[in-house]
Amino acid sequence: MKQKLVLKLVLLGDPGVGKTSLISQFVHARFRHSYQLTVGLDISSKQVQLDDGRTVTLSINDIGGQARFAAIRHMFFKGAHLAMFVYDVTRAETLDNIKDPWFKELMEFCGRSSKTKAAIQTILVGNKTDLEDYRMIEEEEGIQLAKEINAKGHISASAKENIQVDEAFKTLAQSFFDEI
Ligand code: G3D
Ligand code: MG
Repeated sequence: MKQKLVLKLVLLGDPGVGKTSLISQFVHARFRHSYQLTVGLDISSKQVQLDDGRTVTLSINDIGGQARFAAIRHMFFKGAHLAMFVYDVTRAETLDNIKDPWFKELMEFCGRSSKTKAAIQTILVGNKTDLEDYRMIEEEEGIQLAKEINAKGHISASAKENIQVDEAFKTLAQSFFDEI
């Protein structure tokens, strides 16, 4: 019997950076204009085909507004294989917050604590590139931070215009296999 490989993916980043919008675009090919605060934990799944023809299922976890409760974050991170850090290119503080608290906390829960498990693979996404006139963060800064946190890469995306959204999820899924 052929086994289905399911990878758990978590999205991290400040409220309003576009995490839910990226998921909505990737999973449902849709962008919602009305702001909906994610309540609780929202899990959606989508199959992706990698370049080598391999298919994996991503279980995509969106933590939403409850991110301030430590106990919930703990459950959220548990067992994650992949993490996507998201910042908003029009708000400088959202990039600063990637390192601390988001990266720092992910490492506390999912660092190389277990000898048997591979470290979690990560990618950094700068979202809302369609808002070019309001851009506060140059792409170079994002690329630099991605290196500092040892992410697989940096992607400039727009959930609204569907630019580089599939690319971000696929690159992250692919990175799981680069490690094994
Ligand atoms: P979050 O899940 O990280 O909290 P959301 O963020 O996905 O809920 O998005 C927050 C707001 O940013 C929403 O606007 C959403 O429409 C907008 N947004 C998300 N991605 C993009 C993008 O790529 N470009 C632009 N221009 N806007 C984006 P509202 O106005 O509903 O608050
Ligand atoms: Mg959300």
